[in-house]
Amino acid sequence: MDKIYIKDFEVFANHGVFNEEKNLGQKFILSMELQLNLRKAGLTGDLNETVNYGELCLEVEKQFTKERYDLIETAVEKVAGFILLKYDLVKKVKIILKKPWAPIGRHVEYAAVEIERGWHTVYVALGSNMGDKEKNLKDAIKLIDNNDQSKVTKTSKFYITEPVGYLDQDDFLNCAIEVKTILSPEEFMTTLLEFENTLKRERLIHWGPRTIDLDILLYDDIVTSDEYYTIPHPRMAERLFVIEPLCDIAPYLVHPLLNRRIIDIKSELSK
Ligand code: PH2
Ligand code: MG
Ligand code: MG
Repeated sequence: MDKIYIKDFEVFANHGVFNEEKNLGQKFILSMELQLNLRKAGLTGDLNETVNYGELCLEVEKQFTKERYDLIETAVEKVAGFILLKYDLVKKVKIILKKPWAPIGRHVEYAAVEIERGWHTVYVALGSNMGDKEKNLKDAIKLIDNNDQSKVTKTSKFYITEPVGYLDQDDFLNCAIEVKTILSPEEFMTTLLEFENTLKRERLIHWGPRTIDLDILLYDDIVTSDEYYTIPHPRMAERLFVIEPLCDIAPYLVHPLLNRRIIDIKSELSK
């Protein structure tokens, strides 16, 4: 991916654990690496197709000096979030924040932190078989979309499906969505659990009736071995109620473990 570099941008601000640092302020140095596609701007010469690095520096300075944080970790995290939310074209950002006058009673050239943050693509399966099922799915989609950190970018059709697993329960309404998020997999998972609680999910019977079930299917092309969050979803490829909606919005997506396209998994399953 193409990059814009801003190296050693100096900003005077008041971050620090000590009161003296908050009162007096000191010099901070920001280096930023923005990942975005520069091809269009390169061909057309149109500033709207890229990020105006001069404006970005002034905006970052405003943001960076608005509040006082104890930690450079917090200060740099705020800058990364700010850039990703304000500049749609930026897919990823790497930032190094240096503090050359860090008051540690000894000489150092600087103390610094470096982070990389970006937008991720997640596919989520939704299911409901209690109450107003359609409203439950729509409410869940709204909750996921209605915050800065995540945006719903595609929604499949809604499918009425027979229960799989525990059979003595009402039919489900299922769908799948594509989400762009700046949250990590763990954070995104926790957010989904909170939304399930908001929508009054009660966990009574395993695989039993639920007002709403929100499952991460895929997160970029990561493969985890964590039992708290297993990605890709371990049973997604066996379930038509997951694969069919997913195929609406991402037919040519490749499952990173099976190395097969969703559309091919679907035609296998429907046989
Ligand atoms: N979810 C389950 C178990 N069985 N069956 C259908 N048709 N749809 C679901 O969403 C579903 C299910 C556990 O999450
Ligand atoms: Mg489930
Ligand atoms: Mg679940």
